Amino acid sequence: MAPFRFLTAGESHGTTLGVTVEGVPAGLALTEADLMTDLARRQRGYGRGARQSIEHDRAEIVAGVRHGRTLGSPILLLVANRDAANWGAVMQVGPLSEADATALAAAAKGGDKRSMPVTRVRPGHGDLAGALKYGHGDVRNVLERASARETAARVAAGGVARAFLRELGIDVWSFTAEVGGVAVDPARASRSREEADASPLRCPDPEAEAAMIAKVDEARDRGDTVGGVFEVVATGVPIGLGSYVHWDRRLDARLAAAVMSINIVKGVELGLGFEQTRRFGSEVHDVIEGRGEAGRWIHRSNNAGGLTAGVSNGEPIVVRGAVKPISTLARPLPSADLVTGQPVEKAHYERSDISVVPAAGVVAEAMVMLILAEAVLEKTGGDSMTEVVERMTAWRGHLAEPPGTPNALPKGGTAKAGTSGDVTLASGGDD
Ligand code: EPS
Repeated sequence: MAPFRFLTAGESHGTTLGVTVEGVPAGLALTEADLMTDLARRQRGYGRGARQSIEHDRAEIVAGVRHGRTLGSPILLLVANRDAANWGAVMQVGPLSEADATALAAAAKGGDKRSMPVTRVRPGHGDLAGALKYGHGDVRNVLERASARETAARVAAGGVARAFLRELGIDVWSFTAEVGGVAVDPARASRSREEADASPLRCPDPEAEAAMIAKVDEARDRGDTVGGVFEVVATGVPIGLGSYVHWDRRLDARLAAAVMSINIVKGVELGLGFEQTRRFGSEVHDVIEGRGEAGRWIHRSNNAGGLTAGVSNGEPIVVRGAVKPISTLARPLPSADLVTGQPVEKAHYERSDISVVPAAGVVAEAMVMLILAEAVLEKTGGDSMTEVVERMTAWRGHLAEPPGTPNALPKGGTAKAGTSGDVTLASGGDD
């Protein structure tokens, strides 16, 4: 069973989002405060909509943790939707009484948009295909779950992975690399990580950010939306996570799938990505300089983005995601009605965002961390943090020596319990 497996539940305007995270080792220090920072970072960013001023996302830990430490049992996190209070009977879980149904119909008749069934499908959203797939006559049944609101639950789960990876010296961050065609210039990227994180678009290049902000303003003025690119960087990842032996064990493929699964992402690149196709091999491949200290193999560049043949190579892992412009437009595109099948002048409009690139980057961090946590546990095994940390330390030590060094076995060829050799052996096990 895959460790750090997680499943979310919840509708955008329902009362609560939930996520269960399974396979987290016991003994990891974890509090609600650990999950707060990333949830708040996901809510920020120039171009976010009015919903974010209603929500103050906070994950409540309701299972799997006792006295501030994980138990090894499933962790259940709940994130309340404060906005649910404004949706009442529209999102009610129980069957509508006759009185409720009459009141809802009357509100719709009186012009209350929230109470009306949604049938004018939005180009670019899940509305049409989702409604036809599940047989819904009201697109609200689709958009409530297809909404990127669900990503708050993913970020809560990602916070658990962050706490786990921190214990192993692995750190994951992201920044906004592009908005509306305006890209960061690495030579001008003068902001520190903290400064970039606090900036309106979470961007390290102040000059590019000013032009990006102008793009967001232009989109807003036009009743339009705008996309971009985020970049996630993971440092401290040891050599040897993932594998080349099967397609579904390749870490590059798993990271790409995880980032592609984010609601708004339409493309993923690793390292130099598509740019590699425009260069000669000699201009792309990272020259290997040799083994440095503590088992660190040094590459002259990192165009591979820390992944070769689906295995981490010790360099920072670099994943970029292409964020499409949000499909809910204040000046809607023409579309068609789900029920009549006839063209309509304007697709449905519901309050939305202009641009979400900084938020999408935070969600991508969560997805990358959850995959890395899974890959670490595949490598180390272990039911408790003590076991995981011991085995990771042993693995890192192993990397500092030539491969094939028979240090894994104590003299005599058998492993004895309690020896450091035993610890090293265990790291190669399949528990
Ligand atoms: C989001 C909450 C949503 C949207 C957005 C993301 O809130 P509401 O629909 O109430 O305005 O702002 O969702 C979408 C972009 C979408 O397509 O559904 C959030 O918390 O991230």
